[in-house]
Amino acid sequence: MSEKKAGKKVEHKPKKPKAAPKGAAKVKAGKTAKTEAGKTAKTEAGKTAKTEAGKTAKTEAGKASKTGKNTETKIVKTEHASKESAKDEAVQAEINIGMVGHVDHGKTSITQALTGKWTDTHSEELKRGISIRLGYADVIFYKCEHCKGIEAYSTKAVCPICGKKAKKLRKISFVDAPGHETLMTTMLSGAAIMDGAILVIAANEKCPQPQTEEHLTALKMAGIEKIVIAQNKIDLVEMPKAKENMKQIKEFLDLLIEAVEKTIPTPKFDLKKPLLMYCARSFDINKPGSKLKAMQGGVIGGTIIQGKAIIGEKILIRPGIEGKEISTDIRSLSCSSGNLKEAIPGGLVAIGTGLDPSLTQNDRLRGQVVGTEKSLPETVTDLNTEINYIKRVVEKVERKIKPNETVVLTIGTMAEVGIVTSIGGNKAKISLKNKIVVLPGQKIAVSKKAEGRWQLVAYAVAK
Ligand SMILES: Nc1nc2c(ncn2[C@@H]2O[C@H](COP(=O)(O)OP(=O)(O)OP(=O)(O)O)[C@@H](O)[C@H]2O)c(=O)[nH]1
Ligand SMILES: [Mg+2]
Ligand SMILES: [Zn+2]
Repeated sequence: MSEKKAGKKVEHKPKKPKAAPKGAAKVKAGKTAKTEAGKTAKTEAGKTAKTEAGKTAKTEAGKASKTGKNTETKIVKTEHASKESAKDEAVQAEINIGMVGHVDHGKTSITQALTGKWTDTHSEELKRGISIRLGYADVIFYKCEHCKGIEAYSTKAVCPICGKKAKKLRKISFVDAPGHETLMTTMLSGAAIMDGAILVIAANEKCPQPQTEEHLTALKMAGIEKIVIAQNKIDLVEMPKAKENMKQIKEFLDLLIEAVEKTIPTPKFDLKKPLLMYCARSFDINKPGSKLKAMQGGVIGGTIIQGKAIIGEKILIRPGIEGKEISTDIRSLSCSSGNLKEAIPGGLVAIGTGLDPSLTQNDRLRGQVVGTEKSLPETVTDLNTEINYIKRVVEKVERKIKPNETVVLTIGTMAEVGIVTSIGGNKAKISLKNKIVVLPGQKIAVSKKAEGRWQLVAYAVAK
């Protein structure tokens, strides 16, 4: 744990599995299940993972143990994006790929295997051994033109197989979502900034587990079409069990995708329109005790969903704080590898503003929408919505929402509590305590409390 805190990259070498099926971690073309939602890949964390593009990335970084039981640790130098900043000009990631799935199935481990970064950094996460917040890590995928098959893919600029220079494919921002059932609304906010996703499913548990289904439903609701299924932890089961699990995964996918396809259409945002950005986090980048003169303005991190961000431009942040919208200007733009001249949709970016950093510290602006007078709709507190219930495969909870029921709405990256003030058929009026920004046609995730936790039951569209 101390290594993690020191910010070093740690490799926990996976122990040689006793009965690991030979070559099971390799992705074999033709043996993977193809679904409408994407492709299925078998992985063992730290070995291979198929990406949305259908390409395989190999990494040397192994999986990490949150329990600290693994003793075989060594410090490795990974070709992590931030190391590039010194030599290369900053490159914005092209795409955000979500890491989703049931609790403990290995999302953070695979994120680390691919990027070299362990995204669980908060003390509560380390204490409880689960992800609580959204984690972020960037990586560049490379392909060696001298090597064949999956071996050609890596996250190294120099091919680890033949030692020759590899070709840069693209830079990716991973968004690692928490899988715990009580953190569904966090995952839903994350889904708003994902372009594609890896659904991680552990082979040593029956499929589907509740969050396997809920997360996949959330992805489809957010309009995410490109999904790769990664069957993980295959070192823990014998081959026949791994195959049985794969069968369950296929059946589950067919069932759920059919249900989702029938109920959830895909949203589209126009990229030629003026700037809109979902804020996923915000920070104060000043060191404690910084001199006033040297202080830098508040920073907002997120993903642009429409238009461009350009230094010097005026921006508005809605709904703002305490009911008041915030107006500022763009002072700087950056991504994980350094400064940018302008920022576009794709990958995670950060906007340095002229705001008092106390407004942006500790994710205070998470959930806000950044835009301009032209792009941002007025805020609202009362919504007339059309409710679309989502069919479930595993859990048969009562999905219908009732008058006076409390619901949690996830609108983009914002989660807000609302009360159902009236409902008739599929029309519901929902009243919120705080103002929100709803984009035209935007799908609002509706969660209600069932069995002691917030469960995704429907999506609403404001009329
Ligand atoms: N044997 C084995 N253990 C694994 C594998 N992948 C992950 N683990 C272990 O499973 C545990 C959970 O892994 P995480 O990566 O934290 O799982 P997660 O899906 O991110 O969990 P949440 O974010 O809390 O939902 C850790 O102890 C990992 O070391 C694998 O392929 N094989
Ligand atoms: Mg995790
Ligand atoms: Zn090579």
